[in-house]
Amino acid sequence: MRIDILSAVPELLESPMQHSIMKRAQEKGLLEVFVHNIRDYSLSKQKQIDDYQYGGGAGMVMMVEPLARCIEHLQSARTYDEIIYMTPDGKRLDQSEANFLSMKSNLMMICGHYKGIDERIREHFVTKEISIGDYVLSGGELAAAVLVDSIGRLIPGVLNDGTSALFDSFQDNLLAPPIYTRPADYKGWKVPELLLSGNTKLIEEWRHEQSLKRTEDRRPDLLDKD
Ligand code: 6GU
Repeated sequence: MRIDILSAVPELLESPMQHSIMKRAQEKGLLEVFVHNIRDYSLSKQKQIDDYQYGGGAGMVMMVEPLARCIEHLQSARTYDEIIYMTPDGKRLDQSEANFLSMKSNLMMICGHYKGIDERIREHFVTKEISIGDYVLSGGELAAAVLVDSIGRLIPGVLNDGTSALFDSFQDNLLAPPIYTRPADYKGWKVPELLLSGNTKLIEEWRHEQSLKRTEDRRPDLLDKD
């Protein structure tokens, strides 16, 4: 999969893409992430990318031209499955959206800043608008990093344990059960006996019960989903 991210602050995306799972996915050749500085596509001498909004009102708007030139430059080399605008008024990201996007080959993500981007970019290029939750961030970069991570880890071969993405919280609309590792007794805090028993069938049953209980307690809304 190839992901192109358009940003006015590309530095915000450097570290998240260069460590842990994103690093491994890229090293294995399963994922390529390219971050483009929108400022490089400004035609003005001062490299301007934002301006006051027509009709008045506080806050700057990202201009059509630099964004359109960057998008068209990328589109001249390949066809994008989706051109995603990261925005708090988009559809809220969930696991089924991440699953859907993880099966694509070429994704573009546009990060807004200031008040947002000129509406004409949304009308003429954007195919999907995604929010990562009901709160406002100062730009789309951190949201794009979240989206890339949620997608990248689903690409087959990215995680070491090929099955583990399937058992995550939300993959079955259930939260994950409690987990433990060594030592079995830390200052009297003991790991549930059953997990040390080696009885895989009983352990599976226990984990499922715990998942259900957690979901009922913490996120009953998930139990009513689809
Ligand atoms: Cl995608 N962008 C911004 N700026 N704020 C957000 C968001 C995105 N998702 C939630 N809040």
